[in-house]
Amino acid sequence: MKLIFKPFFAIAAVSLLLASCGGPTTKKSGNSGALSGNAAEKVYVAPGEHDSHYAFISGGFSGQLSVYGLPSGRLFRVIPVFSQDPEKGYGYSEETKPMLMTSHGFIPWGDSHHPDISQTNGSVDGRWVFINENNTPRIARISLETFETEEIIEIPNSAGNHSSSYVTENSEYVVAGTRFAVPFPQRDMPINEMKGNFSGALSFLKIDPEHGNMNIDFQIKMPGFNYDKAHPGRNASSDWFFFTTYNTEEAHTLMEVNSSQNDKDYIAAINWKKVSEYVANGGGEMQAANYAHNTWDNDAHQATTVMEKEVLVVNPMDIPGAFYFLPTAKSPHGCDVDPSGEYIVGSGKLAATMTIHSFSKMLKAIEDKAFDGDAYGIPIINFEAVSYGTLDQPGLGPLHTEFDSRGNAYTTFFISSEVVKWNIKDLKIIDRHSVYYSVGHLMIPGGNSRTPDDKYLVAMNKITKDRYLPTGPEVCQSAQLFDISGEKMELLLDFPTIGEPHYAAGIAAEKIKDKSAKLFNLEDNTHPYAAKSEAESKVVRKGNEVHIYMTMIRSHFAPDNIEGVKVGDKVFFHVTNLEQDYDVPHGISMIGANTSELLIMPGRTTTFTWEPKQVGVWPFYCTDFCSALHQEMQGYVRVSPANSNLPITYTLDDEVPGAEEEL
Ligand code: K7E
Ligand code: CUA
Repeated sequence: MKLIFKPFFAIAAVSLLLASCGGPTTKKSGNSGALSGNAAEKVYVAPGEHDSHYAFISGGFSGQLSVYGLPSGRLFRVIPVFSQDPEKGYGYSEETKPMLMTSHGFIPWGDSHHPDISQTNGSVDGRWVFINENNTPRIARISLETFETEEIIEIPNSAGNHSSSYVTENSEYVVAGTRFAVPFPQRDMPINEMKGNFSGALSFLKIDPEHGNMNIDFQIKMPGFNYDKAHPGRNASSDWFFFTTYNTEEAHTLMEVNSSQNDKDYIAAINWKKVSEYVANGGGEMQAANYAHNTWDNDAHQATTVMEKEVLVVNPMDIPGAFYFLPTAKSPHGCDVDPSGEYIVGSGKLAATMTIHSFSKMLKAIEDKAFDGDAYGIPIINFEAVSYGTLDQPGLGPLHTEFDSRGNAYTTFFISSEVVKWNIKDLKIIDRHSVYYSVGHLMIPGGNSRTPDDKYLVAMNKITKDRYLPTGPEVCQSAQLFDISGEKMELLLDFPTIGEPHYAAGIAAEKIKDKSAKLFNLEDNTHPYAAKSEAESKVVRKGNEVHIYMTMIRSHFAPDNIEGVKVGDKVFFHVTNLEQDYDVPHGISMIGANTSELLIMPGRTTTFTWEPKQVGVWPFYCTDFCSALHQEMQGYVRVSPANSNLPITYTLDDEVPGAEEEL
């Protein structure tokens, strides 16, 4: 049976052409480098040794964030963020379900794009990593002590939360921008009246310096363009934030044609310090809103959802001198600022040139009022007055740029499938290297901070075709690791990624590894259903709810025999892992439970529910091979008919658990 339609072949052929053009001319002898002994040595991390860097790579449509080691490319962990993860029970356990609540209800999936690590004095500090969800606009904060998602906040008045999540130099703010212009606030109106009536929300979330908690300090109600990507200023420009826009035409249909009419769109330059001062002094207007704010409590081992009801909205017209538009080659995608803060790079994915703006020229132009009119009252700075220069024909389809500390920029070209290294001052191309294929983002550890780490570059590719063993119609997406310590880029390694890798954040391992959590203190556990010793374990019936306060320790559950449960009951397994040892989780699964199994870290309490449908004696067991007696870590629940009068009883070794201690 044929599974593929003909038209698909036609499309595939065209995209193959696009994906491979430029290939032969840009191919270097170095491409076989991955096979050379030298490259192998550079990525070899001997058994028992550690990688030098962490890489946090977004999972795109998987909704998650994966943790890799560099240079080995080894996958350490997938951190569940916006999607349920049965491996860890995330989004299935009663405690984690609130993390996925939104104003649209419980959403088990998300589209994660841009991770960014918190910064102190313009350097990545390894405290938290933030990542945006594009589809149902949200920003998450992940702890780099526990490697768990600690907070998710929904972004109101937005749609396609794409120009997100980027952190200012001292983690004052994490910023989120809407990709789609939408009615602000949402309302029922004709689509073809979009022009002038939709808005683009840019949201500034304040970060608590001690605990990292986020709240929306203000939302800027910008003209109804599409805000695609963003970058905070650095160093000299650190008071500013830059956003690429497209569809300044404000078209609403056949966008591939209608939103590409203007020769230039803009980079929006926003003095966030000024706006921040304005709102601190009482500026802005509170408007009704409805968005979920989900917070994880590490002591209660539980998430809670608060529905926030208002947001502070700022109108750009009320803060003169804080908003400008910089004309930029057609439909730019990437928006990147170099470590000095002077150069603002807009990658016009449809244009033959890349636009590089100068921050100092921008300040001068503002002073001189070198404007070419305005857009909805926001001054448009004259192109010549702000442009530092253009990079002509550097490649096809420029998307994203990252920087090293030596004045070099590295740009990805989606269509010509290459990474191009160029000097940011003289705009000369230094090197180019093919990637396989259709590269999106690239990442240099610290490469969007003041202090890039000049050793590695990771290119993240959309298509791999024949690079790996085939695995059916879908082949893995992949990353490619380069050594950038020399003049020429050297390809070291291909490694597959989980989901589609849009952007990544990298950091030296020593900034994180020593403070990584080893367990949760049982003493600090305030979970209302915790049993902190076997003596505290019990089973309590409340109507048709049965609450089991269960403990786990190598290698048994307490209690491990439970009777008196009936068909029609809703059974809550509240399970506490009593271990106080590093790396000793236990799991628990119950036959017929249609939530997930749980994997429970030492000192933590977690809950799953089970609604038995059939009478019988049903076993549960530990899912994580925890000791030589792991296979013995099991128990039984007796389920009687719905009309049974059997009382609840529970035992361990045929005694009530802890009975001996009580005597
Ligand atoms: Cu270019 Cu979402 Cu940053 Cu992907 S985006 S490539
Ligand atoms: Cu506990 Cu296996």
